[in-house]
Amino acid sequence: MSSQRAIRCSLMRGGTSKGLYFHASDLPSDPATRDAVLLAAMGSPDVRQIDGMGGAHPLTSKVAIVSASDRDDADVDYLFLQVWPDRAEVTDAQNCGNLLAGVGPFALEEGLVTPREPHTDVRIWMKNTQSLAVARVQTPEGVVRYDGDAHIDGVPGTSAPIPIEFLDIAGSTCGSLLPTANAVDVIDGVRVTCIDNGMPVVCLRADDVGLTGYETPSEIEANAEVCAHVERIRLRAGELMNLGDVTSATVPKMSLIAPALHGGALTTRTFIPKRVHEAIGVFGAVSVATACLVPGSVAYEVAGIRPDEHAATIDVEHPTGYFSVSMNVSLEDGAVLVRSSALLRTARLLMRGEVFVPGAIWRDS
Ligand code: NQM
Repeated sequence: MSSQRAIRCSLMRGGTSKGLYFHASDLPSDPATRDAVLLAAMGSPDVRQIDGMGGAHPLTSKVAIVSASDRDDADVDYLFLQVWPDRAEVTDAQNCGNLLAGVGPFALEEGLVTPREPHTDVRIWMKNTQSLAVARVQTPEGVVRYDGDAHIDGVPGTSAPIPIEFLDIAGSTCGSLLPTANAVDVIDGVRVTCIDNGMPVVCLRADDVGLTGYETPSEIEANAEVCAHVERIRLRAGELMNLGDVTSATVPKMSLIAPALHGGALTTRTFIPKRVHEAIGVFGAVSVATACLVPGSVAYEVAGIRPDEHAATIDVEHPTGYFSVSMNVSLEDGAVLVRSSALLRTARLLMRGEVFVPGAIWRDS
């Protein structure tokens, strides 16, 4: 008998992230054993994740767990887990819209959803935020198509488009779109906008913390003073956003904003929250785009988008290009009501097989 245990899984690129996709039924049902299995599968804790599948960065140390849904309005359930590379921790406290892009193709490849011609709308219940997404996957002749003409910044080349729509993500983690009930709060002397349209995000002007906002992620990460200041603001913002003590949490994300350089609404550098994103997360971008439409917010001031443009495509610039979010909002009694958000991702199946973990971690009961 092998001293290792084999677990069926697929490795997929989802948007600008990469991770392991599992059937829920192939993992332990007990969360503690499941997390131990996933840490071993990824090779955590270790900055290089040398003894596992993880890519030594939060964006390549992710897991999607998928199962058929019991819900009438969904085809599959999706649970996202962030596996810390350098800490023995797995968290479900945030969603991931990038791995979400791979959930439709995975569900079709694995027979959880029946393909239609020429595309299949896969309805995905996102367990982390208890909200729904609809992802349109190209399925000509009933086969998932990965090649195509769609380009997303942060991924070389082009692939088949996977448009995704969200209807009900406002306040999905913090309870409301503006968790502090204000368009602007002042924390540590800095004006911030705390927002949750699918991801808790704090928007602040880069020049308020001594940056231009056009630095590279590694230049920002090398600036210990700025990182410490941003983290102090984050800890206080977490409390104000109903998230409690966020010292070891992956949310809220901190999005440093500055005027756009390339024709977008604004440019961003986003702490996720210790590393600075090479692009921007999906729900992170949706939350920043939404902030651009909230009168009086820090992002509204920088983006300069006016209220009559509320069915708008907002281009959120980031270090490797821009992220387009189609927003449909209305103003009711001065408050912003989000009707829907939509965006484009791509995904690709990279490997399908078995991942091996030491047998001592998960024994047959
Ligand atoms: O915001 C990074 C990513 C993410 C999460 C992060 C994401 C999202 O780029 O929906 O996609 O902010 O942790 O995958």
